[in-house]
Amino acid sequence: MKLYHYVHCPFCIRVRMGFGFLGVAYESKVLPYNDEKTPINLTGVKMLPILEESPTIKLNESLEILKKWDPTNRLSWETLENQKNEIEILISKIGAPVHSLCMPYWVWTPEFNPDSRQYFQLKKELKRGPFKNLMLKKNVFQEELNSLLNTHLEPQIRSYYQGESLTIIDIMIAAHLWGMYIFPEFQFSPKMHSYLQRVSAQTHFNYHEDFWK
Ligand SMILES: N[C@@H](CCC(=O)N[C@@H](CS)C(=O)NCC(=O)O)C(=O)O
Repeated sequence: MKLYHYVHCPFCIRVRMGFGFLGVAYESKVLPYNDEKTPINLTGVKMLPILEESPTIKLNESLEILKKWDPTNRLSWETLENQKNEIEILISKIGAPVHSLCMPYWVWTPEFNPDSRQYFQLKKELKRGPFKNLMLKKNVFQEELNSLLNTHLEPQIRSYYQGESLTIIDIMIAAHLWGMYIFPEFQFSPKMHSYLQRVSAQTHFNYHEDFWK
């Protein structure tokens, strides 16, 4: 089975974390961000992650992929079903400042080359404005993120989100927050850091391991 993914992409990280936790083996294929042909040939759209299970079965929705590969419900999917709207809102609120802060740094990780960097930057700047301006506003985004973490997330964390065992919700949260580890001036609170490290240990997640193989 092949997993086509972008290393920085939170939706791709969900699948990597979930597969790590579930012990699902796969071949990792990191695609350059400007490769439109490969994903379009596989599924008809330029969107990753894509799991190619066989020449005829290809999935490209992170949660759908994980649910299919978790037939015994080890990720406690009911915890998400019971509060899907709230969690989706929380994830998209977290995603907004995280993406604005991390995008200008992601492009300098080994995942990108000059062509894919330019492609990514042009595409993302259409939506968010110049990366330069994102950096000028970095304190505003950091405050926005810290306030979300302090008021909406941290109070809900016991060992895991609202509980003592890892669920799909922890994977969704950790995947979206993980990028912040590459933002130089940001520091998670000790409680959030331990939580994220606990999720990473449980899911055998290693952010940049593909580059060191
Ligand atoms: N709903 C999808 C979302 C996946 C997604 O948004 N992927 C982004 C990367 S983070 C993508 O492939 N974007 C391609 C592009 O914008 O060129 C999922 O959960 O898997």
